[in-house]
Amino acid sequence: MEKPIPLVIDTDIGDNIDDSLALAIACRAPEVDLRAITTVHGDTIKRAELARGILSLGGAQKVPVAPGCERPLIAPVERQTPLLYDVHPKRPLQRDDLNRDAVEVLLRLSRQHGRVSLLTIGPLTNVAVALRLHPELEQTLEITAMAGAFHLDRAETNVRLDPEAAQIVFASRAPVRVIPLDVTIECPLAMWVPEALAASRDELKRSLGRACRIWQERTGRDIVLPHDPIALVAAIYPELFVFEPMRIEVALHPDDRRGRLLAVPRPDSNVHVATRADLDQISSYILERLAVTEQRRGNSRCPPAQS
Ligand SMILES: [Ca+2]
Repeated sequence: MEKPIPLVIDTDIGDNIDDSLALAIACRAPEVDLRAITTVHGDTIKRAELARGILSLGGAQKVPVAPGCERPLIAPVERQTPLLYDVHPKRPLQRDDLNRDAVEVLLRLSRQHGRVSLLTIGPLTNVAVALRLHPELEQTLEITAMAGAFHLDRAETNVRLDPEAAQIVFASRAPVRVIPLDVTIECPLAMWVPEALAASRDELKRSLGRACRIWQERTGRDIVLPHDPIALVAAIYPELFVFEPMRIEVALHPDDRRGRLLAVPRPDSNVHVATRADLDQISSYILERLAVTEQRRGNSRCPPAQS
């Protein structure tokens, strides 16, 4: 068995259900050695309580949780209390959690391990602050970011909520893999998945299935797009994606283009954008992990079967 990947996940868990699904998969995936969860945007303590809820039900209670930046660098906070806070599984934070800070955790883990894989599935505020305060992190963080849209006529949420932070991260020298909305919207979860989760005997899956249905009711969405689980797959199995090196500029002016991206191919860029993906294999992996979570530990590291 290959060594599990030491991974930190930076999340705005609690608004879209996909963060919760990504965490649920990560905390039980044999390929992942989850080192910490950091939270970002709005009430990051409440978000950390939701992360604790997933970790607790997922058998990963020992994973540190660290609340991070509440406010974007310049933009206002769009939502303080997470949309699903009242219905999502949660646990009170421990004293250690409250004494931690997301940036400090990234720095400490980088110093301990030399290299840290960081999956960002929320606005990039924590990462931008970390890179600005501690530029040496450019040498130690390997970032996979669910962020941005290139061919859609809109700004993607994680960039739109803090465009200045995204610009700092994209302009840094840290290696960044970008999984944009253009790719993730092509891979919806099958319609039956929330019901199947809700009917599970596993408490984590059951509570996620319920939260999924309530999220659908509250947002009026009939399908669940697993943006963040897809980014998690990219952190584990980047070979399932086609990446192209690009230089990315973020529109920062306060007009209707704010948060939109301009990408120019550039062979020497440290930013690699996913332009295509093996959606069948990614979808199979996500379904498999959501369905077989009880038997997870001890499984070998096995990529989905090649087609
Ligand atoms: Ca998210």
